[in-house]
Amino acid sequence: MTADQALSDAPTTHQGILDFVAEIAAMTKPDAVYWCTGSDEEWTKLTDALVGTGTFTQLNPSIKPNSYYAASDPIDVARVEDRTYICSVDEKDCGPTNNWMAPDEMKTLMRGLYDGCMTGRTMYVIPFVMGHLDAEKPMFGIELTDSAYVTASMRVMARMGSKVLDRMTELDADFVQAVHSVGHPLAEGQADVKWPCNDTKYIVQFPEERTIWSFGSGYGGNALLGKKCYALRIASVMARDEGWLAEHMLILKLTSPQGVTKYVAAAFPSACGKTNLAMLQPTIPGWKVETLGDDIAWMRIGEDGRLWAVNPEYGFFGVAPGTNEHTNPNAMRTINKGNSVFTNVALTEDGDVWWEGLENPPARATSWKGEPWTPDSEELSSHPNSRYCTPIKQCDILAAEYDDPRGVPIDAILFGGRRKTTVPLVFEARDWTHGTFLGATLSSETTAAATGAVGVVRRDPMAMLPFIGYNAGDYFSHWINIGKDNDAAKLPKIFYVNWFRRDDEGGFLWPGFGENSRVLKWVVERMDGQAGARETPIGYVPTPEALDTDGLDMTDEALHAALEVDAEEWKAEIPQIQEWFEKFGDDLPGVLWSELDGLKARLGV
Ligand code: GTP
Ligand code: SPV
Ligand code: MN
Repeated sequence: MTADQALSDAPTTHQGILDFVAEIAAMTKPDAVYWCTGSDEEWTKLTDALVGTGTFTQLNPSIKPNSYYAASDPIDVARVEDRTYICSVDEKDCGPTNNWMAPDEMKTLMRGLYDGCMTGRTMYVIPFVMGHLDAEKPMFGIELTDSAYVTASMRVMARMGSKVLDRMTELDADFVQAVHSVGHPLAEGQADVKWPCNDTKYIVQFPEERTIWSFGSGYGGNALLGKKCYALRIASVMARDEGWLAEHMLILKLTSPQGVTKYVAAAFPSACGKTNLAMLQPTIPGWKVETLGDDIAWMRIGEDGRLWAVNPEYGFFGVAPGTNEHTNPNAMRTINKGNSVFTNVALTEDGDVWWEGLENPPARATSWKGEPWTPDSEELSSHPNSRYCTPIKQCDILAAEYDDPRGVPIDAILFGGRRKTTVPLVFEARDWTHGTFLGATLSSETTAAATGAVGVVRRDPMAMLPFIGYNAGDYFSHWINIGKDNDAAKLPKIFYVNWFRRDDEGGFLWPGFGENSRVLKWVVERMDGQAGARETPIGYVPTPEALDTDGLDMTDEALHAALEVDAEEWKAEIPQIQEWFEKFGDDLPGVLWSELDGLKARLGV
């Protein structure tokens, strides 16, 4: 495709955008180039086309209006961390936690894959902005993709379309260049498949160039490039350079019965409870939660010295299994309004969706693999990483501040993971540096959100292991410096939580979900100096009396077990932390070694 052909309909005079589109079209050779406007008519055209190719099945409009079902190729169900690269110019800048290849070498390799890869397809040009269009510095991107599924999903997940492109043109703005292809060209007359993808996958970030190249997958985190690739991997590099933080965190607003408001951000690894906590319905009377974000927070120090957070996204890309009227009624209300895409769940005979953990299992359904399914089936109806994709504006408890480009001042940061043992329900860090130590050593059992083994304990610093776009040792220094360069009294207090500790029979000790409001209450009362705690070697743990247990269906024994700090279990963590820290050599800030020494001393080892 010549530049003239590629740009014949271009609704912009922004030379950088025109050059980008022309260059990628020349390489990938699509049959057509389409500039997205983000309009309702466009959505209808896209979804009709997706129904036409069999990618989408429209759900029953009287149950879920304007909503669609998709089932992926079974080889394309999750993020592919082993195929994800940070191609910094200098290998040292990617650090020991990322895959690396020299940028030139990677580009040569990928140009080979991209050559003609959009043949027989349309290349969609998606102008988008992460965060607010009227932010002080709007964070623009252009995603070029040959997937209508990705284009439709991007419309839910990010602010996109003509308004964004016009603003980019007006400002002659810088933007992140994001290229995506499913890697499945169509020869003349060749029929498409329901879920085009490729056995070969690459998810590549070029941090210095603020560029993303993705190939071979249509799955969310691999393909909706505004999300993990831009808003975390590329943005974390921008944040390092500019002195802010791009984090894998939910943001919520908590109001007490007395009307006191606090803002809480929380970093949990993938499939460890962010979306559920973000939309929590408190079980304790008088307390209210409102949602600001469920996955990503961009945070900067404001003029008042406080840490202000915005959610750069526009939708929820939530784990379906386990979501129901009890665990997450607010998510259910959000998706029931329609305008949503469901991927890799089960399709029922009445044209609705179902997944493990949802109420009222259907007598018969079609599984995500396209097979007949009944409640007696041995196989799961839905992939454990099946997802709903739904507009954030449909959330009844969305906080009004969501629309404020300044964001909200964060009072507390929670780190948390999925640990069967060792880690108590909640504890408070001693100070910012100790909190950074807790984040840097965060550990969690792996989940189905990424391909590979599930249930293996790994270190997942700040829940950012797969998302730090540079050397994680430098990332820890960046966190330490935020504490050093600012007034500690104004920074958020740091806590650590674990909803997933188990009893001897393997059951969860803590009921979780709405009951997590009791933990939030302790956190805010702790900050106001009202809640009791005992000092332990790992930090301040609530005394059982300090936690509001009114009406909680839990034995004293179980509560003690959930709050227990077992010195022997923690001693067993020490060599693991030591080994983790050694990976970073001289790049690990010395104060983190001092924190480890402090922990050892308090444990008496
Ligand atoms: P990503 O979207 O992958 O980043 O995941 P997430 O961190 O948003 O996790 P999400 O809230 O979707 O929860 C993941 C799984 O954990 C779901 O199956 C939930 O039902 C389950 N879960 C969430 N909160 C709790 C809890 O408090 N207790 C227990 N036992 N399970 C929980
Ligand atoms: C995660 O894996 O952390 C997700 C889903 O939130 S994805 O967008 O695929 O990254
Ligand atoms: Mn989530």
